[in-house]
Amino acid sequence: MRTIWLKFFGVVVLVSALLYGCRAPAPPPPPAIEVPPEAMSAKRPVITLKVLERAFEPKQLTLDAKVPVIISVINTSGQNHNLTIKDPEGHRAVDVKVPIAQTVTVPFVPNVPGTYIFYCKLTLHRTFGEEGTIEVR
Ligand SMILES: [Cu+2]
Repeated sequence: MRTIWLKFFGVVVLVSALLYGCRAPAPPPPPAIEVPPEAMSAKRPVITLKVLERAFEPKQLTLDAKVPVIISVINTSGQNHNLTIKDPEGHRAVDVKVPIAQTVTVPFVPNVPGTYIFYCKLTLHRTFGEEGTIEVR
């Protein structure tokens, strides 16, 4: 009886390993979103930022200083998140909750040129990869 269970367990482990190993490889990360100046003239452009299980996508954005945008934060993961943006001097420019399966729209004006950082401030989320940068020119 014990050997039957051992064989059964072995088959389960083997099938699991095969299924896991046959998954399609992860696609390459998308390029950083560039917002062309002409798109800025009419109205606020919408920048889409996805929150995945352990990452933001894209991880890098480029914006123009003093040009207002709307950041549309889409939570596609199975847990709550947050979007915090700090300007080059470390001042908090954005701090919003991004609940499970919801999209939050955030008005944002990068007032000074430089490198902004963005991340999820929930415990350990940033450590696991939920962070990125915004280059403001
Ligand atoms: Cu998070």
